Amino acid sequence: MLELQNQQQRLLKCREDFPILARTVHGKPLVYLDSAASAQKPLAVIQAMDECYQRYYANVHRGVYELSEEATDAVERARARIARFIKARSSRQIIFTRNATESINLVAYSWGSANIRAGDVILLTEIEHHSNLVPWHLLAQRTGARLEFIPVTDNGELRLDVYETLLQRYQPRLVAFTHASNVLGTITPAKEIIARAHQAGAVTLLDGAQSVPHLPVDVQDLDCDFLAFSGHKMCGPSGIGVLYGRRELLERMPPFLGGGDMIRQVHLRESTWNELPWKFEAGTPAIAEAIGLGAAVDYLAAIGMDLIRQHEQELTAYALEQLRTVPDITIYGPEVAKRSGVVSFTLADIHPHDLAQILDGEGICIRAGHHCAQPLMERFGLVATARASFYLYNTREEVDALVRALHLARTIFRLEG
Ligand code: 7TS
Repeated sequence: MLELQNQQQRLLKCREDFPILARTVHGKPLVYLDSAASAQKPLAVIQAMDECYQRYYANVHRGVYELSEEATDAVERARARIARFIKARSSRQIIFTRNATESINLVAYSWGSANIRAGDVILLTEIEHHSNLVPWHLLAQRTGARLEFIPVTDNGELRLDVYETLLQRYQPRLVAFTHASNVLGTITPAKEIIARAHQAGAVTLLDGAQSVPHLPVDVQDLDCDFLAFSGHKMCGPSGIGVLYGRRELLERMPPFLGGGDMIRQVHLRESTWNELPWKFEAGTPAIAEAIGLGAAVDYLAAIGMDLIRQHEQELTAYALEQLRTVPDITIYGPEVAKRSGVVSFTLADIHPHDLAQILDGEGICIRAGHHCAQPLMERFGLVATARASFYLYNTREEVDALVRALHLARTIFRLEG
C-alpha cells in the first residue's frame, strides 16, 4: 500500500524529472505530444550517461584494467535489469542492437536465412510500421518466401477470424506483428495471436516498439519467440535497442554481423562464435547508451508500468472526449480500452503538416505524416494524419492546450460553425 502511494506520488511529480519539459517554444510552454516518435529523458538517465563518461568510460569486454572492468560491469548490469523488466528468464536472451529496426532486421537476416525457403509464408499485418515490413520484403526477395497479411477492421482492430483462416490456409513459418500500432494506437491481442501461431507451428516475432515503453510486457506470459524494442521511446537514449529471443532459437541462429566481440576464435579462413548474447553484438557496442537504457528501465520500474498504463489510458480517454468536441475532426483507431496513448486524427481538409505547423507556433509538438506506415494509410484512404501521443509526463492541461490550438487552426483556415 505504502509502495503504491509512493509510486503514485512519483508519477504525479514526474514532470520535474524531465528538465526539457520546463522550456518554452516560441515563447509558449513546451507541450510535448510526440513520445511515440521519441520520448524525453529524465535526469536519472542523463546523469547515468554523464557519470559513465566522467568517471569510468572505457571499451568493454576486453580491457584487463579497472576502468574497462567497471564499464563492462555497468553494461552487463544494465542488460540484467532490462531482462528483469520484460521478465526474461536470462540476460543472455537480451541482445543489444541500435533500435527496434535493427532487432527485426537481425531476425529477418539471421533466423530468416537459416529457416526460410522459397514458397514459405511469413504472416504480417496491415498495421505494421515499415520496420516490420521492409526486412521481410528483403528476406522474401532473397529467398522466394511469400508474405501474407492479417487485415484490419475500419476501427483499427486485427481481423482474428481472418487470421485463423490464414493460419489454416498457409501454415506460415513466422507470424510477425506489432503489439501496439504507432498510428491507430491499437493494442493487439498478442498473447492470443502468439498461442494460435504456436499451435499452427509458426515462430512469432512481436514488435514491442510502442508497447514496452507503455505497458507491462512479460515475455514469458506472452510466450513470444522474439521481441524487438527501442531505448529512445522508453526514456532511454537513442542508438540502443533490444532484441529478446527464445534461447533455443538464438543458439541455433547464425551471427548477423561479423567482427570483434562476437567471436570465440578467428583463423585466417574461418572463425567460431562467442556465446549468447555477444554472438550477435559485433564491434564496440553503445556503452553509455546501454547504461542509460538500464537507468531508464529502473526509472520506469520505480513508478510501475501498471500505473503508467493507467495514467495514459485516463489521459487518452480524456483526450478522445475533448477532441470529439472539435467540429470537423476525424479520429482513427479503436475504443480507449483497446488503445495505447496514441491518437491520430485529421481536421477537415487541412493538411496535417499545416496543422502541425500551427500547433508548433503554440509550443505544441505533434507528428504529422504517414508515420512510416504507408500501407496502413492506403488501407484507410489517407495520405497523412496528425498524431498526438502521450506518455507518463503528459497532463490534462496539455490536452486542453491541444484542443485550444485545434480551434485556433479552424479559425485560421476559416472553417465555419
Ligand atoms: N515499430 C513501431 C511500431 C514503431 O512505432 C517504430 C518507430 C519502429 C518499429 C521503429 O523504431 P526505431 O526506433 O527502430 O526507429 N515509430 C516511430 C513513429 O511512430 N514516429 O517516429 C518513429
